[in-house]
Amino acid sequence: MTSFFGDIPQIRYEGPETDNEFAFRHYNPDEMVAGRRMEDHLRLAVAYWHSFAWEGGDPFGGRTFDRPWFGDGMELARLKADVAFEMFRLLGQPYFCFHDADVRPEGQSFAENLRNLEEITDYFAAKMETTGTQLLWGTANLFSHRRFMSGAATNPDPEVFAWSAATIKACMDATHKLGGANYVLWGGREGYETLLNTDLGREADQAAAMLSKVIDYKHKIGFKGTILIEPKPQEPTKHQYDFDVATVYGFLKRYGLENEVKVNIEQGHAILAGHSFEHELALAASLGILGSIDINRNDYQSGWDTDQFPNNVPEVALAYYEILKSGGFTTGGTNFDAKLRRQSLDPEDLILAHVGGMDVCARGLKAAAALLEDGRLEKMRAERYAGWETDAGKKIKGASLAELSDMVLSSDLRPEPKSGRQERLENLVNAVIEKA
Ligand code: XUL
Ligand code: CO
Repeated sequence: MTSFFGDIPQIRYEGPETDNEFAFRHYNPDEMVAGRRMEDHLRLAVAYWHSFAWEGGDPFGGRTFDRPWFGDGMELARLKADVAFEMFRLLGQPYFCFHDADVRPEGQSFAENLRNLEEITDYFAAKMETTGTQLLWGTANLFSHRRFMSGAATNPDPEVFAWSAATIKACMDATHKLGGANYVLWGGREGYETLLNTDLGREADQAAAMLSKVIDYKHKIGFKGTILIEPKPQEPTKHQYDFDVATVYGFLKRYGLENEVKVNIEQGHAILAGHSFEHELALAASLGILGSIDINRNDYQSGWDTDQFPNNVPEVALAYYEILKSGGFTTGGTNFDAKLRRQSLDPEDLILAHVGGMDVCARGLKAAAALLEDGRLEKMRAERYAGWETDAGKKIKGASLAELSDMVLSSDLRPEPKSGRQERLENLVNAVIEKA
């Protein structure tokens, strides 16, 4: 126990009528939703970096938070872990996610980094054993240190490639040791600032070479989790190679890796790419690569990656709708990847941010399940394509251009436009969400 959270109580489900801020109104882990416990559907995870390592800086000013664990050295890293696991306990959070750089101090050498990581992850292992908290995914921070300024796998310097590979190995080992359900690759600096100094084709080959090594190593150590790529179009670099789901799939197909890797889709990244979250989810599901999600949203006015906690139930409902429709999470889950605003200084802000986010996810999930059970949306979608299920439709699909030309000429076809019924569908979705 640490004193950081003071007398903040264990957060429990009290139902929608409660006025207690320190209670869940919707997140009720044991409640059955579409045949599965709510907790097992959502598989919620705290992002270690934003909650415990981020200091509150922005491009115009530094640290605003004053946390007793800020600073260097393993003792402070252990204090940070104590507070993190205390928060997981208070919230009943089943999972967490981390990068190496969030949890261990930066050493003078690679060997020291490795020792620090092994020591702190042993400390985690003991805590996970007693609290029951699990690891949704681990990942390597290949973007903060200046050595990664020109990329990790796609760096023009092969020595940075080697350092990155060694770092990924260390993080995969740590994830495997902790029983992680997935391993994530987010290519924060895998992109470019200017094409004038960049060889696109060479960098793609380097990225594929690194990914192949990751897959080989996964099989070598018997890691049963899923390897996930997290798409993002830009920020920090001007252009990032893992732009969106479609781009990542094209890359995987090009190098024959599409059966080995799935995607971790982030709401805010989808918006930055000019898509909706549900577009990215639906596309990944249709390609068979939907793995996991980061549920944090952006500020829609600023257009930046602001990593805010989810607070829009209809949006979240449509996202979980795509996930439930595709069969629900297997190894994946819902990582918050969200941080407080830099003025939200108090320990209770950190707790309440998660309470709100968990409630929004719970309501979104229940609304999605209700929409699926209601069935009208899928029925109307199916009706729209019904022509393709008829013998005539199948014949059209299989015919050549010349055969189709003959068919149209000889049968006097006159296709009649039909309503897409968009507003009716929007009303239906709103009505079901309201009731759920
Ligand atoms: C950055 C981002 C990362 C990844 C993990 O925008 O989303 O935090 O989720 O590296
Ligand atoms: Co993310």
